[in-house]
Amino acid sequence: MKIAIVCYPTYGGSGVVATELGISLAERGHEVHFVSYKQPVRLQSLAGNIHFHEVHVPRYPLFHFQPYELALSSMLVEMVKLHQIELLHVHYAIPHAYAAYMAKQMLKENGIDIPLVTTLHGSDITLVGSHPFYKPAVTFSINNSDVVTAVSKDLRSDTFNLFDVHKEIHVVPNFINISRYDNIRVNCERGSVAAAHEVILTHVSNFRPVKRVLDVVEAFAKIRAQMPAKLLMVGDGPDRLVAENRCRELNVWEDVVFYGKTNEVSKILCYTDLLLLPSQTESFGLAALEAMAAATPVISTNTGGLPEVNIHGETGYLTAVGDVDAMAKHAIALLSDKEKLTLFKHQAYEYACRFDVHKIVPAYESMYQKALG
Ligand code: GMT
Repeated sequence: MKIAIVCYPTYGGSGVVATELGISLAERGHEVHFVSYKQPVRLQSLAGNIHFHEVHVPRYPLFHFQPYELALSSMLVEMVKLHQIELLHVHYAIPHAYAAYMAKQMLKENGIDIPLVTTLHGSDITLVGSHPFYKPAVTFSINNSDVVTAVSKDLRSDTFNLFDVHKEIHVVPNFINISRYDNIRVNCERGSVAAAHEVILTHVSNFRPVKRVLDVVEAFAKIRAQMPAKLLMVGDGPDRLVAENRCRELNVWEDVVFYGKTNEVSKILCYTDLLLLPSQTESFGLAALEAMAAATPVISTNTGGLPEVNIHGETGYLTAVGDVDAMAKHAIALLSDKEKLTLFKHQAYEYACRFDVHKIVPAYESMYQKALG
């Protein structure tokens, strides 16, 4: 099948999932055309049946805001005609579903009926999409997609609660390629970041307010007071500076490394004993799944779709949003009990295997059949 995947090109979860999906679809024999304003970061090479099309928005002094949706929908129309694309799969409702719907309508005038699959990722529904400025357009785009998927059961119910949606929403969870993590702990140069007696905690996010990075630092300071420990902060975003300052105030600065945006996440996870994810809300929590695939247990909040990924008392622990004491308490108990930590590492990996790419991508293929049907 010839599929166009529209996504954000950034390090954020939706772009990563869309990119990995496209790569896997190409491996399964499909022709995949990525469409975005930049080549997705996870898309390292453009092989035979993987293509990338950059959406360019020409600047004009009259425009205070660049009309990206317009450029995207026009480009989709051209691409579908030129490459005989058979299906549009858009990731993140805003503005992708809206632009793709417009493209679909324009193509109808050319006698082409292109199916549209929309995947909802989280913040497009819970944080941004439900704002009155966007809500009517998001509701319309969901109701007028041919097939709609959400990355967790929780996101599906949030969508029904927040929008007047009368469309069926299928849950297709996020996934990881488990084989890439299989030998991750072999030749792991842990000594380069911590001494043998130190435990290593890691946080991975885009450092937006929803990630509550200050809770990571507060919890770490409590853990650090009880045992020698290092904290690895991976990613970048608006709250990075306040997090760095809080590390200085709490006197843990020397034990924290801020990596910024890096492609070395799996290398960092190979050192890691525990991932901290204190998000305010999280429709899925891809960072938690990636950690678990690397056999790293997770201490996360119990919000959104996180309980569907991180199983309390098995793959890590769930705590209430903002309860840094509970996070620290669970972390200290687990890190002090080597036997339990080993068991949790094993269980985290085993649970992550349920979300392997080979199990989930066929579910997307059957969504495509449904949309075509
Ligand atoms: O977490 C973010 O702020 C980025 C955002 C995105 O769209 O890239 O992540 C959302 O989609 C991810 C992939 O499906 C999910 O794993 C994240 O949980 C979700 N974020 C939120 O719901 C806040």
